[in-house]
Amino acid sequence: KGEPESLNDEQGSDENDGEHLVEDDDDEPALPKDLEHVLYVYTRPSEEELIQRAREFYRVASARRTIRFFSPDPVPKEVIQEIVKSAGTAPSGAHTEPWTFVAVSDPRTKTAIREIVEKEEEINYKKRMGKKWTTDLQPLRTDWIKEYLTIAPYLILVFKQMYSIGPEGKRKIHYYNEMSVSIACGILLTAIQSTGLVTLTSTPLNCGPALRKLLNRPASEKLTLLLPVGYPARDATVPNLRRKSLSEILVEI
Ligand code: IYR
Repeated sequence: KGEPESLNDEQGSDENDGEHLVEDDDDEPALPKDLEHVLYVYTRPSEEELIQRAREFYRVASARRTIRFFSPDPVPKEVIQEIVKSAGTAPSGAHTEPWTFVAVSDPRTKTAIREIVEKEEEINYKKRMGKKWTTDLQPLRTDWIKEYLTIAPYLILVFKQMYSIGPEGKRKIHYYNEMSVSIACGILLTAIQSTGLVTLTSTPLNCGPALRKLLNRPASEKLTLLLPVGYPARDATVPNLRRKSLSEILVEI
C-alpha cells in the first residue's frame, strides 16, 4: 500500500475486469460455437539455435532504456502501424483483444495532450505524490514539464477495453483485460526497441478521463499507458542504473 488513494484513480477498481464469475442467462459463447481448430505449424530449432536466439534476443532487450529526450525527426507511419500490429498479437482472455491503440502525430493534439498531462503532473509533484515519493524520484530527475509530449513524432496511447458492445447491443465481457493489455504493452515496448526506436513508459496520473475524452474514446475504455515514440535526441542521457543479476531474479528448482 504505497500510494495515496487519490493517485490510484483509474487503476483502482478491477471489479469490471470480468475475472469473477458472472451469471449470464445466455448460453451462446462469445466466439463461434463451431470454431474450427487447425494444425499448428511449427519448425523446431536445434539446441544450439535456441541458445543463440535466446542470447541474441537478450542483447536487443537489454539495450532498451527509458528515454526522456527525443528528436523531432519524423518516423514513417508504416513503422508505427507494424509496431501496433505486433502489440495486437498479445494473448487475451477468451480472445477478446481488449485494447485500442491511439497513435497521435497531429501537432495540435499532441499539444492538447501535453497541456492535460502537465496540468495534472504539476499537482502530482507539488501536492498529490507526497514527500517520500518525490524524494525517491529525485535521482531520475523527472518533473512536471513534459517536453517529449510535443517533440516526439508519435504518441501511442494504449487503452484497455473493460468491456465492449456486441452487434445486438449486448455487453461482451473482457476477461483478464488488465493482464491482456499489460502483455500487449510489453510486446509494444519490445517491438519499439527491436525496430530501433525509443520510448518512455509513462502512466500519467489522473489524466485518463481527460485524455480519453480528448481522443474520443468511449467510457468503456481506460488509459493504461502513454508512450512517446521516436529517435532519441543526440544529447539524450539516461541514469546509469544497473539491472538485477540473473541469480537475483531466477529461482531454479
Ligand atoms: N508520472 C510522473 C512521476 C514518475 C513516477 C515514477 I514511480 C517514475 O519511475 C517516473 C516518474 C512523471 O512521469 O513524471
